[in-house]
Amino acid sequence: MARVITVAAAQLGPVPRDASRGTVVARMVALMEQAAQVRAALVVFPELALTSFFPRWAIDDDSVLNGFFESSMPSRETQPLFATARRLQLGVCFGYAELARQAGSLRRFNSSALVGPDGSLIGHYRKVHLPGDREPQPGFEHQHLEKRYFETGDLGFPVWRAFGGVVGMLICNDRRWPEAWRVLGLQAVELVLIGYNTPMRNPEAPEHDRLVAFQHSLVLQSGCYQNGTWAVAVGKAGIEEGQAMLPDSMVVAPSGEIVARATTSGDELVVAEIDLDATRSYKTTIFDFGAHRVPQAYRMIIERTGAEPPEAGT
Ligand code: ING
Repeated sequence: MARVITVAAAQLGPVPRDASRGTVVARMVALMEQAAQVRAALVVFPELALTSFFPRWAIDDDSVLNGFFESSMPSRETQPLFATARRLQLGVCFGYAELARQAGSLRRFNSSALVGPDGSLIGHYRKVHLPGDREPQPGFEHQHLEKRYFETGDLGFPVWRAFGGVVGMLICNDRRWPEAWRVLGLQAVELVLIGYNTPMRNPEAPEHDRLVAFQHSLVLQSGCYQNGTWAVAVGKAGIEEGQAMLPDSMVVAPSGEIVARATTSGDELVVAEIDLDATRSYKTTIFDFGAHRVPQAYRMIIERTGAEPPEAGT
C-alpha cells in the first residue's frame, strides 16, 4: 500500500525589518496558491516566517520587541493563512514568534504552527535549542540573541497523526541535535517539518562558515536516515537586512537522499511527491528499534525521554 502525498517547501526570500504582517502573509498566500495548483497536501514555511530575523539585533525597547511577536494564533493578520488553508484544502506549517500569557505572566517562544486542510490548528511546537547569546556580543557584525528573546520550548518534541502519517516539527538549530530527531523517531515519526533561519556566517566560529551548506544537508540527511523519516526543510533565504541567510530548502527521504532542492535565494516552492510508506523500508528492517535494540536499553531510553512509540506506519 502506498501513502503518497505531495509536499511543498515554501522558501521565503528576505523579509525587511519594517515589512508589515500583511505583505508577508500575502507572499505566503501566493505560495499556497502555487502549491494548490500542484495539488500539494501540505506547505511548509520557514522559522519566524512572518518577520525579519530580529534576533540579529539588540532590541532594548519591549514595545519594539513585542512588535515582532504574535499574541494570538490565529491573529487578525495571520487569519488569512488559516482561511486559505481551508479554501485550498491544504495543510500549512509556519514559524512565528509566540507571545503567550501563562499563569498571569507573559512568555516568549520561537514557535511553529501546524494547520490542517480544514483550516484548524492541529498542533504547535516551541523551539528547544536556542543558539547564540543572551547578551549582545561586542564586535559582532550581527548578533544572535535567541536566548535573550525566547524561553526554551516547554512542549517537548510531540508528534501528531496528520496527512496520513505521523508528523513532527523541529525549528532550525534543533536539527543539529540528534536527540531531537531521536525523540521524534522513538514516536515513529514519518515526516519532520523544519523551518530555519541560518546565517551564512557564525562570528562565534568563522572556521565553520565554509561548511554551512554542507552541515545543513548533513544533519537533515542523517536525521532522516537514522530515524527512517521524511523531512521538509525550509529556509528564510537571501540577503536579509544585510545578513546572508542560507537558502537550500529541500525535501529529504528516509534513505537520506535529497529528492528536491531550491535553486534560488528567493520565494520559491520546492515540490516533491513522497510515499510515507517508504519509511517502512527502514523502520521495519535496519532501524527496527524493537528488534535491534537491547530491550532494557530500549526501555531505559523510553523512560528517560518519556516517548511512547505508536506502531510504526500504522
Ligand atoms: N539559526 C542557526 C542554525 O542553527 C546557528 C544558528 C548556525 C548556530 C550555525 C550554530 C551554527 O541553523 C537558528 N535560527 O537556529
